[in-house]
Amino acid sequence: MNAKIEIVRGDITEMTNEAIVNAANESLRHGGGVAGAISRKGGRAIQMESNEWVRTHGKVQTGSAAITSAGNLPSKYVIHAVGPVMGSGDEDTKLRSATISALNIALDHQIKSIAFPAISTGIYGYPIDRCARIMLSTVKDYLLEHDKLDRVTFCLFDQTGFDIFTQIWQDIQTQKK
Ligand code: AR6
Repeated sequence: MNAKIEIVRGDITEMTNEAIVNAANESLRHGGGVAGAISRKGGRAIQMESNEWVRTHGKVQTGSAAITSAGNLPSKYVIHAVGPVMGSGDEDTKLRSATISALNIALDHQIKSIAFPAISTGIYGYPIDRCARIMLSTVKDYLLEHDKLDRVTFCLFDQTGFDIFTQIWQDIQTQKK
């Protein structure tokens, strides 16, 4: 695997990766959580391009993703991935699919570095340890099959999330040795 996986604690709107991932809803209406922060800090362009995307393509189905510019943010693109609402059924498959969709869009745009938040673990109520297992193993497997990405960052907002992702990443690496 050529690419580096890193886990950081911070605010995803400040990340300098070429693309940051938004934990979006199907309508790309960026209200609260990560989406609200991205939309507020990035400026109006992100919501406007999102509206245009939905007008053209329809809603972004759960488990898939869309791309816009990043407005005034340091990154170049925002990839809007729609994770599962806890209790909607088949959540793990949907989270895996949202993660892969974001990575596929990154490759389509020749993006070399991408930063993910812990998708679905806020307003959508998905447990963070389960999210860490799914997202980390999905990204690891993806990077073993695709060599065009240089860096995938997981950006956790709080210390607990950071500690859980760090621990589970260690577990995953140990298991596979
Ligand atoms: N940087 C990094 N992580 C953050 C930030 C930030 N600035 N802000 C929050 N988090 P959420 P969801 C963490 O609720 O559960 C929105 O309204 C947060 O602590 O943003 O997928 C959308 O429009 C949590 O661990 O996303 C949708 O309607 C994680 O990011 C809905 O919420 C995800 O929390 C999506 O809900």
